[in-house]
Amino acid sequence: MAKIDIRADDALIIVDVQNDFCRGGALAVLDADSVVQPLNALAPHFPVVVMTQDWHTPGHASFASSHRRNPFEIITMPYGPQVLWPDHCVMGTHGADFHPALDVPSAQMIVRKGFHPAVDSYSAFLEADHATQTGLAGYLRERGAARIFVAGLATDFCVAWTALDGRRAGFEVCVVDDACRAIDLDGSLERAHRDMEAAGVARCRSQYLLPG
Ligand code: VGL
Ligand code: ZN
Repeated sequence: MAKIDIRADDALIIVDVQNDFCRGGALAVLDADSVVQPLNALAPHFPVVVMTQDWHTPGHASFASSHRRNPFEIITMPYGPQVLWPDHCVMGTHGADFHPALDVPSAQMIVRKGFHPAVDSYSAFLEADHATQTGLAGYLRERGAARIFVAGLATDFCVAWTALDGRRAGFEVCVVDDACRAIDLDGSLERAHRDMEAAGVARCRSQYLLPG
């Protein structure tokens, strides 16, 4: 694989590197903490850096506890199927804070998502109702970004949905594989990779973006 030159119209989107998705968290993703080092290394090289933060109301509609159901069951919401999750990333709690070792002082924008009580939002662009915009597409366009590199947690949910909606919004998109980890629920990782490939989302590794 060849080096990829980072350009003035590139943006890095760091997805949901929060305590609840990391070791000991309420919805811990296997080996999640390993994304921190590559993300810390990548961020200083990007002219535009955005971090996203899953940010739910207490009793959020994506929580199994709100429906007296078990985590990882699937229910039908007005906007479509919804995986039910353990309570996680409740706004203002420690679980919603960024991983303590995530060291990205150059991040310029934090996009919070999933704060409408009745609607989930895996994507950093569009809520699960497929209609409500977060404002990220407009922000990136106004900052002059044309190509986005997406990484973080979890590959098969928030990273994939962000990458797919980024394509739909007209951005060139590349997922940085080694800076992502997956939940992998019933084949969701393989499905996410298939969907991303079909949509024209590229894949790369951080070593090809870093100098040296
Ligand atoms: C996520 C499940 C629920 C994610 C967020 O960040 O991938 N997954 N909320
Ligand atoms: Zn969530």
